Amino acid sequence: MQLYGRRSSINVQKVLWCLGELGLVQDVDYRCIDAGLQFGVVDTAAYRALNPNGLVPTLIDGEQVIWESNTILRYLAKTRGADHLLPLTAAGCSEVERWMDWQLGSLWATLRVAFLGLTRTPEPQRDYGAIRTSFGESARLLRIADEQLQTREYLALDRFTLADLVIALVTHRWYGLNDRFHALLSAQPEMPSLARWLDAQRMRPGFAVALG
Ligand SMILES: N[C@@H](CCC(=O)N[C@@H](CS)C(=O)NCC(=O)O)C(=O)O
Repeated sequence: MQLYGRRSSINVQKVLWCLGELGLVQDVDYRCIDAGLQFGVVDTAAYRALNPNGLVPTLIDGEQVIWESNTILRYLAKTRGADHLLPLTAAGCSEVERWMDWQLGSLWATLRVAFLGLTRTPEPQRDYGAIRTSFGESARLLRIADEQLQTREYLALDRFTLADLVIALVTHRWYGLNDRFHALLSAQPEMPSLARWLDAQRMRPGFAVALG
């Protein structure tokens, strides 16, 4: 397999973590090709033929080209028989997929404004109103996960699944911003269950593959 994408991208990190969870090894089972931002590649005609969005990640597995990070995760789990990560039953699958959809459509869509504003936008051009709204609103969403985790070890099922993987990466980013820019952001209530759960996910070997 070939994975296109820069390692600083949260959506590429998801795929790297999943490959790690599956026991697949870089340069043995898959090859990484830097693409996006400073690496370019994504604007070439050859890349656009693979992924017309010009975004990363894109995974190539033989003849199959897959883009959209969560679709790549589902593809990997299904093709590698990893139903521990994504159950085969419609009911079990829905428990995991709702958090995956929530991650892309709600949580990351909300936090992305603060993340891009604080880490990619030069200070004079930052819209602090939008940044603080994004950060506070993403904290409100994370409190939903915190509440869920008050009585359980994992988000969706009684074991680690793709739901934990994708939400952990956004949560890791949220705490990263909170620590680094706390003087600029409004203080948020503690989320002890979420913090405990995140610490546990950070210990997984796949997390080091993604963020190492
Ligand atoms: N919904 C897409 C979003 C992909 C996306 O926005 N990727 C960003 C990086 S996180 C990107 O390619 N940015 C442009 C670049 O890196 O050049 C997915 O989940 O794969």
